[in-house]
Amino acid sequence: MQLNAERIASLEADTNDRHERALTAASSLLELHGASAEWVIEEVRRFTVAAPSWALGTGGTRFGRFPGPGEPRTIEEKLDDVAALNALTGANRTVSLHVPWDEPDDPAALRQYAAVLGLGFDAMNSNTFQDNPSTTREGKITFKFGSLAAADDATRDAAVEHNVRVIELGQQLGSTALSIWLSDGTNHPGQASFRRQFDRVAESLRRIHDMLPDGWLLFTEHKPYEPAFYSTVVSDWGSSLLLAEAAGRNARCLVDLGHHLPNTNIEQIVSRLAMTGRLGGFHFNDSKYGDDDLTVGSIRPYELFLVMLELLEHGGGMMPRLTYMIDQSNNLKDPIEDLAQATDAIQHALALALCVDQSALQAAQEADDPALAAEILHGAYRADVRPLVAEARRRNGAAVEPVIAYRRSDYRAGVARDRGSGHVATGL
Ligand code: PSV
Ligand code: MN
Repeated sequence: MQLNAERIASLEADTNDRHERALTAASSLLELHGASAEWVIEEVRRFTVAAPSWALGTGGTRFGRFPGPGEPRTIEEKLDDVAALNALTGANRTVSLHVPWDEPDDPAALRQYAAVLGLGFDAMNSNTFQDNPSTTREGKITFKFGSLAAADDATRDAAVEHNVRVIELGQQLGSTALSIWLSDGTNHPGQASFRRQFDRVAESLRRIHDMLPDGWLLFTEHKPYEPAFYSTVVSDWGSSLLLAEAAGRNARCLVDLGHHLPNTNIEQIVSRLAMTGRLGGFHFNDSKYGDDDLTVGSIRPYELFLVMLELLEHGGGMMPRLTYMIDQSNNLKDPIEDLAQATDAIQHALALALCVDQSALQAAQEADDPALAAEILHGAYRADVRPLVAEARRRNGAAVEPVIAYRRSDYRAGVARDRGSGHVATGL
């Protein structure tokens, strides 16, 4: 069951005429307002965002989980699903693995398998927030009281070893980055010393950083709480920056859009980190209350647009070469549809941000003219760039309307027949 450009084109044969007309109308409207439709389309074409291996199955909460039909049973089947997703979007050319949720038996063979599907491997993610045989020396160690921050030397050593093993795996897969999100923290005031926990994480990250191969980056990802509910060691962007600086020159900060306390100005954090030269990567998702891992752009699309604007400023008008990943947990939708919608939302926000007249905006800012600045932002944000995003996909050999094409393809019914149903894919 494969999706490719040819198949998608035939599934969408009746879409072309409508698309062409919408594209002509949208392009001429944009040009009227001084934006270049061609530039927007080509920039969107260039953009790619990694699919998370842990979100190809239906997610769940501590209250339950309702797996969908034909969930992937192996890493290879997860790659098959990412290949289908990438065929639809043309913008998910890599996959980000989470170890040990996805532990390849034969990394060289898996790399080859991915290459045949046209996929590469993005940042590797290490998991020391759960106990499992490969990280805990066959059950002799527990991360219950922390991993890189643990008071116990052997526990910290085991957590460092796990990260080094993930780097080695990543090397064999062709990845060039390790992403570390730590759940370490405390649940009770007085349980541990903030300072000593922080120092131990800094020292552990330095040890991991020292093991990075040439050309590799180490990402630290902050999050204010959960599963630690009183304090988390890497709780905010300031702690993340301090730790990246302590770890070494190839350490960077990763911003997960859902890892901020309510009403935090995320776009300003992006700007600050970019200024320090330590902004490394993104986990895209959206949230209403906490780390909800909802579809990016589904709750706060204007915030996503403003984040994109900061990125474009950082990249001198183009998307900077950072590591972009989706990190969602979808409990209800078909995971491929959810990831296609996420990718579309990111492309859409990027296209809108590309429509902003940066020099006019800067002039309004320097002239202390907030009303004009707002006009410029809204002029771009209220544009209809959907046909341009669709055209970027079409030129990449992907679908004009990914979710519709996916449904027409009957991909899910096909994999459900092959894989069966009722089982749960590894991941969130
Ligand atoms: C933690 O909430 C997180 O955002 C980290 O990126 C993890 O690696 C991922 O979710 C999966 O648990
Ligand atoms: Mn994340």
